[in-house]
Amino acid sequence: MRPLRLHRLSGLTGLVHNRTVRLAVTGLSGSGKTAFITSLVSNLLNTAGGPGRFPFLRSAAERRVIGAKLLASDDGTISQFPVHDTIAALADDPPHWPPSTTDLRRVDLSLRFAPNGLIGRAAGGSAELRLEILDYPGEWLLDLPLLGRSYHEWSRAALDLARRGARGPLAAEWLDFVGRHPANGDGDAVVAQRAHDLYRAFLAACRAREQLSLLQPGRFLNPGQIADPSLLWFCPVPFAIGARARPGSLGAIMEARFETYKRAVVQPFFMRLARGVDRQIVLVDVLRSLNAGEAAFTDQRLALETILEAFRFGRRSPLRLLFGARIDRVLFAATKADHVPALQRDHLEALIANLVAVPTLRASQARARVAAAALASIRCTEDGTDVIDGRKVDVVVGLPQGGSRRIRFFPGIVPVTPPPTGFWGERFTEFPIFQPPRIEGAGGDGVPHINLDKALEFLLGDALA
Ligand SMILES: Nc1nc2c(ncn2[C@@H]2O[C@H](COP(=O)(O)OP(=O)(O)OP(=O)(O)O)[C@@H](O)[C@H]2O)c(=O)[nH]1
Ligand SMILES: [Mg+2]
Repeated sequence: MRPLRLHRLSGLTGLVHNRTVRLAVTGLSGSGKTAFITSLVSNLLNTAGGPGRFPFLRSAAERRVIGAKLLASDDGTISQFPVHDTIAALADDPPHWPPSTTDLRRVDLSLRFAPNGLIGRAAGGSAELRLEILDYPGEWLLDLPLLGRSYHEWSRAALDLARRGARGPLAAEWLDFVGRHPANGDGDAVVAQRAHDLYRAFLAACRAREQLSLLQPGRFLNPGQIADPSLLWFCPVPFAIGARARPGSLGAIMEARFETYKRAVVQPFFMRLARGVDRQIVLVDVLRSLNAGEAAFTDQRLALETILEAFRFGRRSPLRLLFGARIDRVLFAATKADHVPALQRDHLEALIANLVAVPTLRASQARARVAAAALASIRCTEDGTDVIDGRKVDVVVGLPQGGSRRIRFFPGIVPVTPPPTGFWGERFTEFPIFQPPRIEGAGGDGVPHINLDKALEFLLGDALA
């Protein structure tokens, strides 16, 4: 493989139908975005001259990819995605996972290929596909729905949610505090900050103890590089129905900060993230939430619906209206499918298809092509069998992170539809974090995966035809 050097786009003479595709990688924190981008880039760089690890990417299998290289981004406002570091993490001894993302990052890739159409062949030339991908902390995605809400609406919905189910006990201290400091009371900055701190601690507990997903605003858990931290010092407060915040009151301080946060932080972020996007992959770690139990599973589903509602496809899509995104292909993918053996991966694919039935319908009405898949960006296991209670069962075999021996892991049966209430009695066995496979220095011969090439064929096949 060629070394990972950055090139500027050089002379384009002689090329035919050059094109740029912006791929939106959408997923909550920990869903596998960084792993997906790392594996995608590393494997694409290995497709020049042959299929590499992408036999189901047609252009690669047909040996039509002539050259693949990283490009220096011409966008001075977004840092480069650290491809070298993420690949180096997999090449380390022992290999390890790249860390969780803390800021917006961008990677641009150029694929030069021989078009297979008549015109392309007749011209005898090559074409260039420029692929642009952004990576970001998954928590921030949940801020998108805030753009369409007033502070009063958001406060009401957030308080409602906080009083229910697994959240209730974790919210007690914050709810008690905001109950004792009414919204129409005097706007005291110290009280506002204390209320914010308690609310943020509540969000952190929802994540750490219950593995919940619908945690807003995103930057309360992952602030990134925010110039003025006081922008974040707000939280929902209870308002009397129909009441407006009196100028100078606690409610008014909170409302002003919420609106500034949306305007100064959320809007510019989505402007950069969603501008001109034409393809989208939505990554969902379904196995983790199944494993964590009913509350986590239901909450992940709610978070996903909230995001996809904001992504609503078609002409009236907020993303299109606000940022000019025209998404015409969407792939919903259940990630980390190497935690389960082959047959269960089919179940996983059926389950994700089922979970996104409504957005799928919406997208296809808007004439977008939609598909569902189960994939593993970085395959850490092999399929095997074991005998449990005298019965032969399918397992996956891999090395747990930090372990010295490979284990045979039986993950249980993945349901093909969202499990009914009774199912949750038999929880999955805790999923191990598997050590990623070790790859050669500069990317070697790519990264092992499951179905990444099929996903890419769906998302980009037409652009490489
Ligand atoms: N077995 C396995 N584990 C994976 C795979 N992809 C991701 N993981 C695990 O999931 C963790 C999170 O993956 P990331 O790619 O960092 O997730 P992310 O969406 O970028 O998360 P944020 O940066 O926090 O938004 C990794 O550290 C791995 O432990 C995969 O294909 N197989
Ligand atoms: Mg990440």
